[in-house]
Amino acid sequence: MLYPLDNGIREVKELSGIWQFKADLANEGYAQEWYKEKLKDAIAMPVPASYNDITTEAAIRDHIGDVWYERTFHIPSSWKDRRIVIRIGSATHHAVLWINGEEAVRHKGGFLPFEADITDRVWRGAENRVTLAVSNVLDWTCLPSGEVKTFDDAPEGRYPQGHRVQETYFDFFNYSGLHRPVRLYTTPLDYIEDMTVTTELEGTSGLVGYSVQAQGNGASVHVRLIDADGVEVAQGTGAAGSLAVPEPHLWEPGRGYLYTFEASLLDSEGTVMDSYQLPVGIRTVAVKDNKFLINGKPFYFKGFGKHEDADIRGRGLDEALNVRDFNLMKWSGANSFRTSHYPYSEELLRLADREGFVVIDEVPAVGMCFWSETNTVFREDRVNEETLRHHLDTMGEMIRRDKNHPCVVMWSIANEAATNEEASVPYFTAVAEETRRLDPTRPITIVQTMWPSVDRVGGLVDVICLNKYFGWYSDHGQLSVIERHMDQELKGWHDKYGKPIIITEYGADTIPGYHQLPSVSFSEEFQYEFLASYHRSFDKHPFVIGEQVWAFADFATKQGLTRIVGNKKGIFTRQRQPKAAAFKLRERWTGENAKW
Ligand code: BDP
Repeated sequence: MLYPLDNGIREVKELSGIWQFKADLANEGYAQEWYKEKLKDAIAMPVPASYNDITTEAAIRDHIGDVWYERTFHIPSSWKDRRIVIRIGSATHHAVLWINGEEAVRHKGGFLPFEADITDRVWRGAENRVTLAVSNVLDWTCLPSGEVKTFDDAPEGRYPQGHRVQETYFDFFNYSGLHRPVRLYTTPLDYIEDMTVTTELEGTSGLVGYSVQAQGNGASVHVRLIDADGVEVAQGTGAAGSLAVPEPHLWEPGRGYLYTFEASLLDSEGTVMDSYQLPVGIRTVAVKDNKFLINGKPFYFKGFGKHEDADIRGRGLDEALNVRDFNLMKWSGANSFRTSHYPYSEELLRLADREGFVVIDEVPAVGMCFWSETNTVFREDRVNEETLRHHLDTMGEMIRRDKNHPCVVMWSIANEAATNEEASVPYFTAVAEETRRLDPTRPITIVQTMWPSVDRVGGLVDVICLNKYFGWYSDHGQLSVIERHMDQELKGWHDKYGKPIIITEYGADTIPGYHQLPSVSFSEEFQYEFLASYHRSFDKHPFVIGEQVWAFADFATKQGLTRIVGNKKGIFTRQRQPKAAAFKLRERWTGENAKW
């Protein structure tokens, strides 16, 4: 699925801004056909943004069910011979979209785009209306999974009538709404539908393999590769092929050199009917001999697990925040991050391409674990065949969206699943096989919370990724046990699978401004001593190929006894200012004694 692009042929119209909004508190919108005419009693709501923190109403913030968005837009009469598409960057987690009261598309999954060809549904030279019903309900068939619990059978009077709770088995707040831009874009009636670019190195040449899918009556495809100075370095014809680039500028960590791959669809006279320009980085990735190789060189992942999260706008796209985050990551010496626990916006990945950040791209499979031998997750009434089907579909959507990003070097097919359960084996075998079938060029991982002695799926992946909280969720506050526990854990995984390991989470909640010497948990002093204990262990094991601290910044969570106004494991505050540990990390990752 191509990112909407403005060029000499295609046009994009942004529908970001203030929309009409109504939370369907009494669950009556579908029955009353709210999509048929303009929403009544609507309030102003910005798009993109989560709706939860915009108003002052707990009933809206904590609403479980549908909310309705609506706005009008004009289609210029000049768009008469155009194909017109509406594209929703994401709608969390289910959406139905109507144009002028007619259903145009529906979608399940809160973190990936969907679109509808609305050429025949819109009035040109006139006002049109788009309505969306967006539901935040999560059940076991969703990614992430959840379940809504009702308390109707509780003894009378104990709960208000109809009291419901959305259970989620992850800590981040279940932000909802239209988190990413909504856009209209045009293409010609004969158009380029998709393209896939892969790159290889052969001696001193770069090879850019490509395939272009077109719809309609295009007679031929012409492609060009243009360097960052605008100079054409290769060209070819045909819908699939390979372009050789002698002595290419490589896309490298910290140096996101991008070429532009331009494909044009020509008619039989050679006139350009459609064209599309894709940023392309020439680079290779491989896992070999316990190393992660980028362009044949061993790469050590330094960085963070992140969230799309901020005050007020929740998970809504904020390009100022994204650029600030990248500047903070560069300052700290980070070279990579994981899109924990869902695919991030395309805008963010495009920025990572350009800035040379290395990304582990994660599907929203989080919360599939109860850390119990008896309370299992992979079973008929929880994570089941239907969940698997959705998981496979979501992998497909994510890979189709992100396959051309040089920054994406590995797919994460789940975070912290109950991989000790026997039924998790056929499940993840299916997901791993589908992922490799869809993209044979990138390694895959499952981010693990399990212990090596009980895990059953490590054999399916290329890199073992571990989230470990010794000294926090176990032996809380006991810094002296961390190094030893981590050593044993690392050795256990490596002895069992012989694969390289990235520690994708380790961290301690830290309240900015709390100081204590000697340190105690939650103080700023504790956070770095805690991380340093882990680092002593990592540095002993050559098969450890990366460390990503949990988390980049503090973030909003559901309410809970261990979450005091959110998860405070950030190295930066939610407002993106450093805690003391940030300076220590910067020293480790960039200082005189940094080993990288
Ligand atoms: C891990 C999860 C992450 C949590 C973290 C924590 O992967 O989403 O925020 O623990 O507890 O289990 O801070």
